[in-house]
Amino acid sequence: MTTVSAMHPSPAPAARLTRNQTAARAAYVLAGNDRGRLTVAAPQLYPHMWSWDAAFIAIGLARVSTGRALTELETLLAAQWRTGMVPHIVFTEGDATYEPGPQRWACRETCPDAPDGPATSGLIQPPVHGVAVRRILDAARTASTAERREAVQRIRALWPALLAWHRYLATRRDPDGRGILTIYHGWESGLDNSPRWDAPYAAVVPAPEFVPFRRADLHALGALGGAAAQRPSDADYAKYQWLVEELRRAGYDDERARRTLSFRMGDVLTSALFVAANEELATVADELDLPGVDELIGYADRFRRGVLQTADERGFAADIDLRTGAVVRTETVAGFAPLLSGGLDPARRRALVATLTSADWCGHPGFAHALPPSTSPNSAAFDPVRYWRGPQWPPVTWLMVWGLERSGEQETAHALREAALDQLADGLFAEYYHPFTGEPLGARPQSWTAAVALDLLAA
Ligand code: 2M8
Repeated sequence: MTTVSAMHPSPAPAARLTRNQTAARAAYVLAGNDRGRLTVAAPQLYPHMWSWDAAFIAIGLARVSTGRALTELETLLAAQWRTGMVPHIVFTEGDATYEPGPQRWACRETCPDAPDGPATSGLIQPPVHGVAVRRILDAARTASTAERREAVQRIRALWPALLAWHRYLATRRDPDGRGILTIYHGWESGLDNSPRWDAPYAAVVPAPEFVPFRRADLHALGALGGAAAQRPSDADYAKYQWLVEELRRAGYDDERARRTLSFRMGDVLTSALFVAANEELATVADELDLPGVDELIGYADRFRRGVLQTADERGFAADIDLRTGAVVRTETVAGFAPLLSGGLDPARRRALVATLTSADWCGHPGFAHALPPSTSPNSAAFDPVRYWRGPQWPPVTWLMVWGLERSGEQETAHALREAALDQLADGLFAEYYHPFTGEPLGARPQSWTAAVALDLLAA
C-alpha cells in the first residue's frame, strides 16, 4: 500500500513553513488520512479510528467543512455500545497490523452490549466530543445558510447518542457520585504510560501463564525511523495487554470490572474534560432547544467539585487510586486539570498559571518551544523522548490554550498558541516533540496534530 508520507516525503527538518503553508499542508494531511467516513489516527502506527483523536480531528475539520467534521463524529457514535459507552477504537476493515486487534478484544463474542456494526475495543477515552460539537456549531455560524441548517439537523440527530455517552460516564464510571471518572486501563486516560500510572501499575501483575503478544507498535515505528525508546517499555506493555485480558474476562461489564480489575483509577484530567464537555453541550442544548440542559449542568457541577477537591495550594490536581483510596500526586500535565474544569478562585488560578509558565514546565530555559511537556522536566520520572513521560503533545497544547482562553487567561493562551504554531511550522505533524531539541517523535503524519494546527491557525 502506498502511504501519503511515502508519496510526499516530509520536508527537511530545517524547512520552516509560513502559516498559510502550514494550514494547507495540515488540510492535505487530513485528506490523506481520510478513509471516507473516518480519519485514521496515523496511517502506519494507528491505522484505525481513535475516540479522542476523532474529537480533535473534528475540531480541525470544522475549519474546512462542518459536514465532514460531523461525519467523523457520526462514524464514531455509530459504534457506540448499548450502555452508551463510546469505544476507544473503531477498527477499519482491511488492516490487521495493529495489536490488540478485534480478535484479541473479542467484544461482540464476550459482551451483549457491544454493537453489531464495526468491531471496536472495550475501553473508553477522554470525552472531548462535546467540545467538538460546540466548535462545529460555532463554525457553522459563519458558513452558508444551507451548511448551517444541515449542521444543526445533524447535531440534533446525534443528540441522543451524545446524551447517552455522558449518562454512561456519569453513572457507570462514577457510581458513587464523587465527581471523578473511573478508568480501568492507562489507555483510557489517553496518556498511556504517564508517570501518573506508575504506582497503580505496580499492582498489575500478568498471570504466569499469560503470553504477551507481538509488539506491532515497535515494528510500525521502526518502519518510520523511530526508536523503541520513544514507546512504552516491554514491561509496561505486558501489563497493558494483561489488563485487556482481565477486562475481557470480566465480560466488559462495569459492575464486574469494578470488583475484579487490578487497575481502577480516578482520572482527574478525564474528569476535567468531562466538566468542559458537559458545559459545552449544555450551551448547544440551550441554543438548539434540545433536552438535557439541567442534567448536563448537573454533571458539570458534580465533576468540577470532584476535580477541585484533589487540588493542592497551587491549584495543581491529583488522581485517586480507587482500589486503595490513595491520592496519587505526580508532576504531570494532568495537574493542570483545573484550567479545563474551571472553578478555581482567582488567586489559585493565577498560582496555577504561574506554575504552568515556570521553569518547572513551559518556561524551562532549555526548551526549544515554551510549551507544556507531558511530565515536568524537573521530575525524576521525566524522559524527553518516551511517549507520555516528557515529550510535548500538540493536542494537549491545544487543550491548554483552549482552557486558558476559557479561564480568561488570554495573555498566557496567546503565548502558548504562538509557541505551538512555531513548533508546527516544521510541517511534519509529528505525534509528539522532544522538548529540548524540538525533534519530531513518534508517528507522522499524525492526524490530530494536523487538526489542532488547523484550528490554532484559524483562530
Ligand atoms: C496512543 O494510544 C494507543 C492505545 O490506545 C497506542 O499506543 O497504541 C495514545 O497516545 C492515545 O492517547 C491516542 O489516542 C492513540 C492514537 O493516537 O495513541
